[in-house]
Amino acid sequence: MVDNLQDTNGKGDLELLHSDSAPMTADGLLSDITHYFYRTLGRRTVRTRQPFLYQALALAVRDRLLERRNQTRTAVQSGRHRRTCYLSLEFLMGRLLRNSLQSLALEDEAAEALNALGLALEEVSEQEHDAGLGNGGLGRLAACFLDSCATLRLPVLGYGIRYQYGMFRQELENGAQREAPDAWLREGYPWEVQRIELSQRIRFGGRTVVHTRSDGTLSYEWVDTAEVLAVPYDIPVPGFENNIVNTLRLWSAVAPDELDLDDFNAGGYAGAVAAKNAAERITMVLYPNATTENGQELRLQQQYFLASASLQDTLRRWREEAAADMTQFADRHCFQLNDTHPAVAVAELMRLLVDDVELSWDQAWDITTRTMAYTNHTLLPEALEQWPVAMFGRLLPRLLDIIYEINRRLLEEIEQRWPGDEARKQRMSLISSDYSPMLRMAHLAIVGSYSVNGVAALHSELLKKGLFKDFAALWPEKFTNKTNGVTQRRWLGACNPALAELLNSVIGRGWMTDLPQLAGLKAKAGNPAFQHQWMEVKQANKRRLAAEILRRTGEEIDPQALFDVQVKRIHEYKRQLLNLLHVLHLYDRLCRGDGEGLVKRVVIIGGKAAPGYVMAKHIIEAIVQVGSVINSDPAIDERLKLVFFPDYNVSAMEVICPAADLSAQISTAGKEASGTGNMKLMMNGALTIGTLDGANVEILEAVGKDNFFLFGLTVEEVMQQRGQYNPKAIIEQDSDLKRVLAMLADESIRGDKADAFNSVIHAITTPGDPWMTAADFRSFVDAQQAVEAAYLDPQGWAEKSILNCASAGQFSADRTIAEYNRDIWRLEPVTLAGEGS
Ligand code: 26V
Repeated sequence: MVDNLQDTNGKGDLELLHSDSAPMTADGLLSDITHYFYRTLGRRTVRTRQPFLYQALALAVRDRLLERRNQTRTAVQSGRHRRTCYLSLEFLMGRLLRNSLQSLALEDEAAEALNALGLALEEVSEQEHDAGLGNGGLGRLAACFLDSCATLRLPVLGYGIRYQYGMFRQELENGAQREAPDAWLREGYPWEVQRIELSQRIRFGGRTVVHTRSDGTLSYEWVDTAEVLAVPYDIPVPGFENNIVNTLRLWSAVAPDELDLDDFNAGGYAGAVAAKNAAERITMVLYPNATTENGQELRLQQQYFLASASLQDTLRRWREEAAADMTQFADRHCFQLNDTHPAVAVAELMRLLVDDVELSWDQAWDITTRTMAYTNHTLLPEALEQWPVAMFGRLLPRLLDIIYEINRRLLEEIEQRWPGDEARKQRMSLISSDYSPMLRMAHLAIVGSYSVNGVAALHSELLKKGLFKDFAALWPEKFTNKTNGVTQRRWLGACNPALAELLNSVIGRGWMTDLPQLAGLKAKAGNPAFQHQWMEVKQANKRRLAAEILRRTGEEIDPQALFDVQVKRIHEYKRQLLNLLHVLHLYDRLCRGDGEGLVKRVVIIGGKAAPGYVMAKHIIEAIVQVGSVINSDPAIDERLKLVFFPDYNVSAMEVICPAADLSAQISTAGKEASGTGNMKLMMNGALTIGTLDGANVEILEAVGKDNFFLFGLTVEEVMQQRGQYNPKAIIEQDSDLKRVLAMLADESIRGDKADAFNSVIHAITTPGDPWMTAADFRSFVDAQQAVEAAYLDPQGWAEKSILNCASAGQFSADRTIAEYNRDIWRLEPVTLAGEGS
């Protein structure tokens, strides 16, 4: 089996060469599954509700991935490829088994192998826990990007954190959210490989000492620090049917052993354990994005831990590959910062280059500003990261020195360009001039990067006109747009196999790697026979979702009803409340006998509230409560239901998006940076009811206004209303809305949830309501009325549904990544040995 040992680097490191590759057949898989089940896992009896057979299969699949990952690495190294490191505090990967099998074209073989054991692949796949290492859109985007990078053969390495606990599980207790820990690693995680030999030391605290070198220059030493070890775990990231396998490297914090030993010798057992705990706390849990979690010291530790470990890892590899020749480093690397979360990397790279590599400030700054690139994901000012300078200085004193120096030079540049403009300097400074000064991470990211992008056309424009106006005036060439996308391999191919099959029969399977080919469906959109097949698939997917809802909630829903879906994090700006007002309005009509011609409808709302976000939790309580009233009211004869889908996550979306008829994307204009759920739902044939916000603007443009239900204030109108917005007057003039508000106050509806309903009423009626829910009520109701009319024409609806899917071509993450690569990364696709170029 072992062919030979080959000298790799003249240092005595020998590479173990392997000639046989793992067989890509059902028999080959079966024999490996059996091996892992009996030998590695030490199990004998196959029990369906246990994870061991899934684990055995995953290990067998992993073998085939690792083989290809080694070949990919060899090709990247020998091709001297420029690489991108995608730095993100979140990677919301979901399940990996189906995705890996799909990429390796092993789905049929795996199904056959399991059949031989009397098991179904669907059943076995269910044993996998989601890797929920993200909050929502931003984290899932990172996961979709990795899929597209590997599929486009680009050498991109994901760097993130291996949280012991990912996104909490959401349970409902008496109609309210309760958080349960997500112990996703409890049964072991078969996809990862620990790389202990690549561990890095991360330092915190201490102080800076300045020395004078013999030539008179200054050098800086960071002393008296506490240390934590960063241990990497690699997860393979396969491209679609191309044998490329990239890596997601996740860092885990552990206490360095020798610290423990010292303390043990001194008899300080408790102290040693405490130090170990403090170190390991760093990667214990994913932070949910909520205002209350802002400014937490542990979160800053996570950010620096990721940035430092990833940069040190990159420099280590560069030393090995390029023997420390720093002149080529910037040509060969790019660091893409996923929001400001890893933006401390700007200062950390400067530290490593100046203090450790001993480059001059100018050389180091040249490298930094030729490698860093920053993506912004939010326009909400309260979501922009700032750290108290005092805390930052305590935790990372040497980095604060560096940030002050970056700021000094920035302010100098502003003075050159706009002499005497002190107000502008204050606005642009990295440090706010508050009573207790704050470090503005977005400013650090912009100054340190050669590229700054937003995530949808509207969002990128608003960044330049608003939040980052001053920086856009100074460096207009830095700013670009990269509209988000999603991977069609997971969000259509894998989650909607029946539709994929139908697409293949009509337009072939090229859309799997070239989504614009979906446009080939347009010719068929008006064809009644095809419409019939299309709606049959939708119907089957709706039955599957109905079964899942029954399982999760006990609620029976009619698959014939219109499925009106809003799934996303619960946040005021996303306006689940507007949805709730509409549901109450429909209920009101049914109760008043004004339901003539109303379409039977199931409104499905899912999403998690940040644990400290009281209003978001009240919104969930109100939804669940209204649902329980409506769903149990015999008087309306099940013509309307409201379901709260508990514990919404990646795997849930895989069941939900194929089954949706209507996709609610109803944020206040100017607040949703992009949205990506909107794309997944569109791709699966849902029609959108939406505001002119985020990527909705581009969805509308792509599908045309006849196939999209547009409503609501525009960004300009929202801005005009600022300061004079008066919801009470709107409510007074709209009898429907007035009745709905009365319902919210009515005991027969609010039950024992007075607190939640009072907050809801307050939010909608408060004069300063930044989300302007009441303002958009009437136009939302009208647009929903248009939905009803359209749904009553089944053929017309089918045509619109087909056209939505057919117009989704541009919302592939493949297109997004191709743009990142063309404009920012400039990487060459990898060619594997023996493939020829
Ligand atoms: C962060 C926070 C933190 C504290 C206050 C409340 C709050 C609210 C929102 C956020 C969002 C953080 C960034 C984020 O997740 N952005 C999402 O990124 C997606 C991918 O680009 C995009 O589709 C979503 O529109 C955007 O909200």
